[in-house]
Amino acid sequence: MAQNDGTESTGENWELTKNMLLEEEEQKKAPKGALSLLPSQRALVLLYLLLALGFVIFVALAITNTQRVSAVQEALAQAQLQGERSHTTAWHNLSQVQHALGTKPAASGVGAKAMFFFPPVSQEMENVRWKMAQCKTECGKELSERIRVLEGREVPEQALQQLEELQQEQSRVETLLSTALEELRNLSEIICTRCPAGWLQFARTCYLFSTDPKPWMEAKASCAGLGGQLAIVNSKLENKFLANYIMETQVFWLGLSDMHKEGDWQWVDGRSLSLSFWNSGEPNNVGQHGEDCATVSSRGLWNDATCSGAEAWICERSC
Ligand SMILES: [Ca+2]
Ligand SMILES: [Ca+2]
Ligand SMILES: [Ca+2]
Repeated sequence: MAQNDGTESTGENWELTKNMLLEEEEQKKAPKGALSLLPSQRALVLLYLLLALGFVIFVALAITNTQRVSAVQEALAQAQLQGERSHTTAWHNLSQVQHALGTKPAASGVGAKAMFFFPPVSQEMENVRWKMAQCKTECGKELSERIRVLEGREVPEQALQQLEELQQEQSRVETLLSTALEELRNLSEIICTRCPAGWLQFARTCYLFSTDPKPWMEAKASCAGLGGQLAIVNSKLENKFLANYIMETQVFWLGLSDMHKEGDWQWVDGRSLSLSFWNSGEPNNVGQHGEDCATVSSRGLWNDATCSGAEAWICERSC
């Protein structure tokens, strides 16, 4: 029995050794590589491959997004720069006007200095106004176009916020330009641009202080020949302006008379007298032929005088 058991055991061992040798042979014959790996090893390799692929995709997306954000930021920077330029241009132009006028735009009115401007400054103002109007149109259009392009892109939240700020800045620039243009418009209404050489300017009126004395009727005709009329005083300020240009001993004819009806003073444009600056005791209509024509003195006081007397005269015409 014991011999039989020993024979069976030797047979099993031989069988086992044969199987192991066959398995070893098969392993040697099998191709090298992934297929030669065990299932658990294959899964691990596959996982590594997936991770590597994911990393590559992540890097590619990151590069693309970085380029896109860079493009948006560059465009934003340009738009921002444009906005700043518009802002600077507006203030620069406004400063030019302020410098020329010696006034501040925030002031309620224009200072006295602004009342006495001559053509070169007025011409400069026209140029500035043109430039500002041009900037308002061109700068605003360009900025709007850039913003419109940026809005069409997919941009990150930070860029969107910058866009919103940029739009607010554009709005502020436009408001500033509009205010500046309105201010210029107001000033243009005050500042005359077309006074002929030798004429002085007050508000939107040109004045000529004649140097050749004439009777009132001749002075009236000469003035009409120059495209104007003898001065009509419409305000206390205008009367003061006229007086400022009259020498101490001089008087000038005004466009005022009562030759048609004694005591009924009328301006040369047919309007009745409503505001007057008669000297004390005037009008007194003294003399044989009376006094029917008015003069103004260096103190801004009026007197009725004989119309046939030769006096210097003030002619006025609108700009
Ligand atoms: Ca007048
Ligand atoms: Ca009279
Ligand atoms: Ca008199």
